[in-house]
Amino acid sequence: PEVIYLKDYKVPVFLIDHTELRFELKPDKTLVKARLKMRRNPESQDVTRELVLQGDKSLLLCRISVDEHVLNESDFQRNEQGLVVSGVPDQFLLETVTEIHPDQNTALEGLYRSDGVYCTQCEAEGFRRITFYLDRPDVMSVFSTTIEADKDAYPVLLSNGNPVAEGEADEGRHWITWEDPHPKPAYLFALVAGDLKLIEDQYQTLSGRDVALRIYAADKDLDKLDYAMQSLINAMRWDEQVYGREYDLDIYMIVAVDFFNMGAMENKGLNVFNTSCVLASPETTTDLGFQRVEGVVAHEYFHNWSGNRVTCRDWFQLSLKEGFTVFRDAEFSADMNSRTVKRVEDVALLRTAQFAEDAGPMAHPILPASFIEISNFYTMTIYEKGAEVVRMIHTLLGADAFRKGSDLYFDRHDGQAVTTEDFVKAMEDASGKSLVQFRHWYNQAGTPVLNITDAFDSETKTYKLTISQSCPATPGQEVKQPYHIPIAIGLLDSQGGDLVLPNGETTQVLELHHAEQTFEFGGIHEKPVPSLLRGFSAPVKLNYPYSRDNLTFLMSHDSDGFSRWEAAQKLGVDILQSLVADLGQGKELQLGLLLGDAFKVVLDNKDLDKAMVAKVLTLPSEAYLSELADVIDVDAIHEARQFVRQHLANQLETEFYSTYKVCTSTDAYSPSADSIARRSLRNTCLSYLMATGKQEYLELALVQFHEADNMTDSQAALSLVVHSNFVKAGEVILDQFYQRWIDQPLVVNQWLSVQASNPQRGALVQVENLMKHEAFNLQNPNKVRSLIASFCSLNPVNFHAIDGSGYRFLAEQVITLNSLNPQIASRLVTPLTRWKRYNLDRQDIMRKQLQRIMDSGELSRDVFEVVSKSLA
Ligand code: HT7
Ligand code: ZN
Repeated sequence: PEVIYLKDYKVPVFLIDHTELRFELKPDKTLVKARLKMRRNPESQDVTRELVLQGDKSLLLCRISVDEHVLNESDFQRNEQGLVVSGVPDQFLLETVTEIHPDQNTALEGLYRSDGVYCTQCEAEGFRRITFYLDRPDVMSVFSTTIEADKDAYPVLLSNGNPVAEGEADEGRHWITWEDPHPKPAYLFALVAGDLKLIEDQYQTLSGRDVALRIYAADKDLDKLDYAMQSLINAMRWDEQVYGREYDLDIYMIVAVDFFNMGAMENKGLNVFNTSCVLASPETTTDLGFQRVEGVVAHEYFHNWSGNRVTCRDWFQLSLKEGFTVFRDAEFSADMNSRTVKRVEDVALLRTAQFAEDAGPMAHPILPASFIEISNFYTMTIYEKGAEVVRMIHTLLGADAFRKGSDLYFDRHDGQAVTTEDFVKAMEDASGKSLVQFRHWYNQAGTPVLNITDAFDSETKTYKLTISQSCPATPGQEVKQPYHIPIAIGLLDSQGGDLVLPNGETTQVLELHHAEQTFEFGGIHEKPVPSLLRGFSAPVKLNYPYSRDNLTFLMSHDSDGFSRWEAAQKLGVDILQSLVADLGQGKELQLGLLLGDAFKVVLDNKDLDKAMVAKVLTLPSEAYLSELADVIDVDAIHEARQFVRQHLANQLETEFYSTYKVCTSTDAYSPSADSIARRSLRNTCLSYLMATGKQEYLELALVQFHEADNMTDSQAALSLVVHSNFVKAGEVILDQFYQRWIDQPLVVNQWLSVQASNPQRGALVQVENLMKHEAFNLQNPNKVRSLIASFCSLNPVNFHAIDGSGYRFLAEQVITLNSLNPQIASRLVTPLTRWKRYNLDRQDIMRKQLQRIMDSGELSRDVFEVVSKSLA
């Protein structure tokens, strides 16, 4: 397959001023009639008279005309990429009639059917599966869309913008025309047709305009839309207050569909959502689910400015909209809930999934230089690291200058398709701060490593921090230039108080520019304990020789909540890593009281946010420990972590039990930060109590399971029992759970996931059986994620079974999915791509399975790119 390079970007030769579409939806086929008003782009140097349109192989071209002159076969050529029309004038009307087959579309790109509902997914390059078009984000057009369909089966017909006309047609059919006044690229086009119900609300913008808010779903899900609606209203208000951004159409619609490759899509005025990111009710949705709904609804709404009004020039610029929008949604969630908890969760995700990506064969800068298949670049790097890079700009500029920069960016580029360079330039111009060196964050891949040492001179009363930076080689980038890195620090005296730093505050941002730099602090009377990288001010790995005493000290005294959690993580990592090493040397595991004592101090501190207590008490995950390891020893990491959990459970049994009781409440469910915090701590305590292996705590978990009035508590109990040695009890409640929720697909997905992530032996057989279960459907991405992806990424001991059964299983699924749904297939491969991180035995069997996929026949571009880069 062809490799596409950023350096080859050229402005489009032709533009489309107006796009008129007519969809005739019929049971056996859909006809797409397109009328495109086209003209030569005055900015293009290319004088060709050939018009090159993108169009998928599956499109059946029925008719094509230029200025009402029907073309015959000699006037145009079909090829793999689309259509080449020769001899076009400088301005013309291109008309096409195309036949497509949404029913056969299992890739879920373009127009497809989700449980009987027609819907579209056009980002990144799905529009070319609908009709022949200039399917690139820098071609922006005004759209007018007419949909005609059977009235009984598809009473609701939606597209972007406002409805302007409707009517009845023959044979029980009806039609409606939508017009979107805002020019947009084809990737933001959307169509929905189905038997949907809606909830409706009204929003008045700051300038007094009324906006109708509508959320559509299947009738049975209508009772689960209120939280999404409230989140949308909160997001609209927040974007006005924090960014000065108002909504710009009369209607904002969200539609929930069950078959969807990602979380949601920000189509102009008509967002399409995976049900998992919009439906929420206390009985069926966990706290995590509620927070996901809030975050994703806001994310898609924020795209209306950061993505739609100002869009990307080309797909290399993807992080322009995604990094910025993730930063915006993270800040929104932080403002709606607990800021520290949100930061801890985001950093934990970044450090496991994104750091691993940065260290693997698919590592790429947030502004990639090339790709084979753009769908492979909707990555943790583009989204999460992209957001961290925007956050660093915010940190370096300060909130006020950042806001000026964002105002300038939106004003300067409203209605344009631009680049990350335009974003950085606006930030520079508005603030006067040079971001020249900072730009390396955009074009260098890999996670920088900071090594920090310090020295205290009691005579001169100076304290010095020496910071050196390096960045490991990544594919195609051997040598890296030093980054401009904001490092927020504090210094603690021996009483745990913050010292006042040269900026007059207790936290100061040091700006690292060089490979090595020393920062001096005067007037210091005793050697302080440094609190480094407060709030995780840069996406880096940081080494400083903290003693365990330093870490317990920071755990209880650091004034920065994030750093208290970080100290606990570092302490946990230090202990777990030495136990993993002991296991490697065949030593018996031993653990003193230090960690438990530190945990006890935290548990006893009634002033702390319960959610943060729960976070601190949660040991570093197996995924994080794996990411940190030179060679990942899956079994030793699991065993060491289980050992420490059990040890802590025994040491602090009384405290865990009493905290569990304190956190038990009879109040009705609420997704408020306080209630979430209480449940989170209670379930953390329950998990430790279960780790004692005592029957009485099984009873406690079972009572919780049966009496819970919300999914958070019932699911937590379910997974603790199923993952414990109480096998029979687990089987019984799994069955009860399924029978109770058989009609709720999203809950059944959790049921699948609990079983897939069961670390007990035999999970693979269970997963294979579940693939034959009525609840499973390989064509539904949510099912694939819940069962197959959960097994491969949340169940390391079983997936990495030394007999290679997990790897074989995954390869088989990827081979099958490659032809059904390439995007899902290529995402699923990820755990195998990390083969170089394991010992030689595992490397060998993992690589063989990658090779097996490679040799399995005609691969999609998606799977080919990931597998070939992994084998290189
Ligand atoms: N911008 C949206 C991207 C998206 C997507 C990309 C590829 C294939 C399917 C997809 N569904 C949605 C999502 C977002 O970041 O808001
Ligand atoms: Zn997005």
